[in-house]
Amino acid sequence: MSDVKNKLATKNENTWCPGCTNFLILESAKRAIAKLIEEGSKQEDFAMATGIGCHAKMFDYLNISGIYGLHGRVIPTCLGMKLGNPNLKVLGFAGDGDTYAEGMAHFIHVARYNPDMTLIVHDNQNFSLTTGQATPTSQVGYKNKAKPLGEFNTPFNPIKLALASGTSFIARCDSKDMMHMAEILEKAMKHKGFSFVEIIQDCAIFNKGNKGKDELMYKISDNSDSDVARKLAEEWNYNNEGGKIPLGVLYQEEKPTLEDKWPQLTELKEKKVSWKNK
Ligand SMILES: Cc1ncc(C[n+]2csc(CCOP(=O)(O)OP(=O)(O)O)c2C)c(N)n1
Ligand code: SF4
Repeated sequence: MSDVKNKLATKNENTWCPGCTNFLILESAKRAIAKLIEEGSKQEDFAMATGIGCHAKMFDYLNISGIYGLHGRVIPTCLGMKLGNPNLKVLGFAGDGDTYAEGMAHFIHVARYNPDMTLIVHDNQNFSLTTGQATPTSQVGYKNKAKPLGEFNTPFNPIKLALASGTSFIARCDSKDMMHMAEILEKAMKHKGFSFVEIIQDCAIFNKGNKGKDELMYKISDNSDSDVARKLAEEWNYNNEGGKIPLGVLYQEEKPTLEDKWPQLTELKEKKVSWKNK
């Protein structure tokens, strides 16, 4: 594993804050990709897109091809890659600000399309790179430079929207549990269709008030019952007092992918070629 995993590293200087759990997300992604490579995939089969934010530096440190994208546009960038070459295993690394503010519409439509790709949202409940403004998942009362009196809007629940939009794989992880993240990312990448992994992340610098969730977290077995999934989604409201935070595969179903529904993409997949080599 370590030789394969080492090839997934770059020589770029790392500028994340010491103690940031982005380091663990990076390590878990490397482990999950290395596992798939050991099972027969090639490093060049993987491609990635990121937004702009602390999470986006994954692009600098993970040695796979791709596009350092635009803030809010991780999903359409990944979709473009899949349309160009449906054989690629495409990973999108996004922020909560990125995905649920500017990028919100894409999050709904990609669930309907169900392309065979994985979206990983580093949800630290703030816009970190731009110094801590509130995002749609920030807890009520979060004080920041832009809202010194505290956030007064109720946080939005991405798991509920993902379910309502028809996302075929929904999982949640704790950014401090690297082994569990690696296991879930592997399952997400092996899922045929759109997989969404929400990573609950502390930020060591901003939104310090979102700590204290550890005792609320617990792991579940993989679930494929939609009624159970809806109940699991209701257990936490993204404020940090009370509730329970289930971790693991919250919902999974098999249904036709974008590639199955689009004859030209099906043909490219069957022939294992891109448009360029058709
Ligand atoms: C189109 C566009 N809108 C806004 C910005 C400004 N911007 C850059 S990073 C960022 C915050 C990123 O927050 P998030 O997506 O939550 O990622 P994090 O830094 O927390 O990982 C914003 C608003 C931008 N660069 N481009
Ligand atoms: S600001 Fe927060 S999310 Fe960004 S690198 Fe530092 S600790 Fe990590």
